[in-house]
Amino acid sequence: MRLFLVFLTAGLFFSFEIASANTIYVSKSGDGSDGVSWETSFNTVTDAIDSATAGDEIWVASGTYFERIELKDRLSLLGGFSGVSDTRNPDLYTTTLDGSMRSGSVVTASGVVDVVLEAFEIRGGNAIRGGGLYIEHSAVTIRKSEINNSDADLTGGGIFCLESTVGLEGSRIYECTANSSGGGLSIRSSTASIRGSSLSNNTTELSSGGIEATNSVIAMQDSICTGNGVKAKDFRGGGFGGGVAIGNAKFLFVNCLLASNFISPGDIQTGWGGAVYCASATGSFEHCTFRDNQSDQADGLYISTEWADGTGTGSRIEIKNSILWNRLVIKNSTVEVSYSDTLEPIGGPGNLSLDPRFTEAAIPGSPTFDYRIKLESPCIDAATNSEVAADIEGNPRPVDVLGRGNDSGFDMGSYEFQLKKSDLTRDGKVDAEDLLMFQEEWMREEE
Ligand SMILES: [Ca+2]
Ligand SMILES: [Ca+2]
Repeated sequence: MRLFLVFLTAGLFFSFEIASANTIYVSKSGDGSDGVSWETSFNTVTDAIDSATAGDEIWVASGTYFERIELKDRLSLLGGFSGVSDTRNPDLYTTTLDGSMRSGSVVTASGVVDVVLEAFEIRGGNAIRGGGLYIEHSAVTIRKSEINNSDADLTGGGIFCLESTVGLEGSRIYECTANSSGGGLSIRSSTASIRGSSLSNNTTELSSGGIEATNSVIAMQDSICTGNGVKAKDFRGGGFGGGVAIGNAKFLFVNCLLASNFISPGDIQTGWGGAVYCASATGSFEHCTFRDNQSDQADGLYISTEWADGTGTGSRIEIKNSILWNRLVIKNSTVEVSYSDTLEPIGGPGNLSLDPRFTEAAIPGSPTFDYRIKLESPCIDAATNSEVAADIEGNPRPVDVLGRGNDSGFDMGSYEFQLKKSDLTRDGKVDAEDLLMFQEEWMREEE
């Protein structure tokens, strides 16, 4: 009897799920009548959201939609469709939400959970907080999307997040601005998980050009934070955290590149933490690379007590298996550095202070450089064992180069040095020795 009830309940639940999940179509070319097919698709995302119920998917064809939208519970919004069929290829078919016709956030999520935004470009927002997206009391996942050219009068040029959970996967936030903080992303009393994403060329006038995290938890992996900065205009006490500012917060950065972030001080100003400013923060940087960040007080990391409201206690930070080729300044805080290569020598197990030998080749179309390490790098096989099984680009870790470093095979920094297939001796070079080994193997096969 009990078994029967379980089956009955499961069956009912299943049929309910099927009945409730509809696909609603949006395109420029539909007749706008009911949204049940591409032919009869709605012409605006707003019309689709109005007719949607929890569990529905909204499929949006390529094109630029000059709209501001408000999300509903348990909706998935998917862009990147051709619109004449169900063919989907976001690289080919760009679906853009452009808020530039009116002021306000382009996307608002308030009190909603289980919301997914995938393969959208969001741009042209302008709001007090959250030019691109304003998220409060919600749980939102953003995948394979781009947020750009959006502004906030106060904080969160790209995204502002209050008492929420936000996931950012395979996405880019760039060229957004905020007058105060969080040019790209601002999270307050929230949890953010960022993977395979980049924040670049976002700016503010006071702090945290790229990311601001206050009273929050932030985890960032396999991601890039480059070219963000504080362009201080008038005297407001100086600038904090060109790339990232973390206050009263917990954090974990793994396989992250923080490069070319900056604080450009005005006449009488000072900048604290070109890459990262931490206050009353607890967390670690593992397999991270810091390089070419700029500010007059600690161009790399400024680790301290005091947050913007003047309150705070000392930070507790761990830096492990990383390359910190910028300055580190520690105020009233505990910082443990191990198996890392630092610009200024720091005591601790496995630490080095030797030129990391980045390739630093120019990347076409990018303002930053290539921060992979050369074969000559002392960072090869010099890190300690970690559970990070791939590098920032998804290449395998560890790769043990013969005769180098320690037994772990793990490299310091965000990029693991990769061997070429033809490097049969696994020493990092392809030369006559490899050819010899190849010949020997061949002859043995012939025998
Ligand atoms: Ca290695
Ligand atoms: Ca070789």
